[in-house]
Amino acid sequence: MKDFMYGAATSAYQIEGAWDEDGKLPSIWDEISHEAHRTKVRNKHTGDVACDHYHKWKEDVKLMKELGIDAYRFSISWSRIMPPSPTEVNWKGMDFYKQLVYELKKNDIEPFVTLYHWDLPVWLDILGGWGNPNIINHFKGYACMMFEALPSVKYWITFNEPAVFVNNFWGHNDYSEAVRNVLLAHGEAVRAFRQEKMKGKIGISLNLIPAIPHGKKDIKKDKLAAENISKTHNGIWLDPIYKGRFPEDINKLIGFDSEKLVFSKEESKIVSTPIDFLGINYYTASVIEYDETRPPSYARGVPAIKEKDEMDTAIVPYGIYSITDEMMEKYGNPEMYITENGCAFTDSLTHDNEVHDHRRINYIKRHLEMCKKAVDEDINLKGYFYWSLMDNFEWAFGYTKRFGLVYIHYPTLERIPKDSFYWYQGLIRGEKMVNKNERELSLKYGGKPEIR
Ligand code: PNW
Repeated sequence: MKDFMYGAATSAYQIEGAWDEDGKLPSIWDEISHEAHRTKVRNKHTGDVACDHYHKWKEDVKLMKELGIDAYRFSISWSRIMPPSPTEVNWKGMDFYKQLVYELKKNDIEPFVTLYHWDLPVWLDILGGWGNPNIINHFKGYACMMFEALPSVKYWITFNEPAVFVNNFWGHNDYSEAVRNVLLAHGEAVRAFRQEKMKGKIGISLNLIPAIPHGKKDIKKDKLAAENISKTHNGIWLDPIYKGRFPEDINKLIGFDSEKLVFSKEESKIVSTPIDFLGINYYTASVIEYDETRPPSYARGVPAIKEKDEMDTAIVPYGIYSITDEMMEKYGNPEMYITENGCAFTDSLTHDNEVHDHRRINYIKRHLEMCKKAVDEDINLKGYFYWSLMDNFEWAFGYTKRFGLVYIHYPTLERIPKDSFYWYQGLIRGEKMVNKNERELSLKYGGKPEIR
């Protein structure tokens, strides 16, 4: 695919470790994993050390170079760089990201920087987190601090998957307040990005789940039910960002008896400040059937898809096409990147230190084929990031789930590229060769033929 970026993604808490080093303050994930009874994360795992990327970043950039990726998506740990005073910077923490970005650029790897991947500083959580409107200004200040500190970064992502951290009540205890405040914080950051005349692009990463009507009994009714699910999961974020308002019947669909999810005129302008691209984290699709016993959505999920990964996530490659197609139809074909797509399997090391993860290769291949279908149909999809570059801390599952192209041997922290790593490397090399040959060919034979 031409002008298409191949990448890999990670997030701060999941790989960095060094949880209290160089002045880093605790985030809610340090708190969740350290909680007294240690019941919240499987096997009492914590991100204290994780992949120790904070110390091994140079080795990791080398791996990325070997992999051949065009771009690398990572996130900033807010509590690593910002103490409770909005004007102060923890320079030691900031230097880590400055060095990382410098090293990536030096190796021709484009950084995609996510500002918020779920690890809220505890000092903000104490103030009410995403439930307190004051956080909008805090986030804006933090975003500006990062824009200024990393001026060579061309791609910024405000939030990773609000639908996950808001729905899980990570960093707040009021759903509708958190939805509004996250969207407003996003909009304010985008505005500030424009006001500061930053070069580069800014967007957001949403975990969109296409809702596919089952259509076995009554396709018309199933379509209605699927639309309801799509609104509560996808539209609740997409409509404010692209249209400045929530889906019309959202309050009813969520079950609020008053209009909790609304924006004033001014707020509507803020949340819909135009973005440059949309990041889509694609993992699965849902199949929906109408069910009259289930108001207000009248929807029921049908377990129609049997193929699953180790997270019990249904594998539906077609959905990566259908969701980008839906974006073209409903939201005017914005520039899009798949900022995450990946699977967990029980990978094991062979006696000669290899990982034969053929199911992962098959997974990536099928999803990329669907990306190609989208690109061939002029859907404005510009890149694909595999989740994840390396095995890491999978939130409540701790280290029990492996998503990486690179295997992490946790006792020694050794990095061992899996077969999928070499397969992805081959694919990227092949694409580069084809594109180069095509360019050479068009230079040779291009232009108007001479007519005598
Ligand atoms: C993502 N789903 O979340 C997160 O952004 C990552 O931090 C995480 O490690 C990764 O997935 C793997 O779980 C998901 O709806 C959100 O299927 C939603 C879904 C899957 C993953």
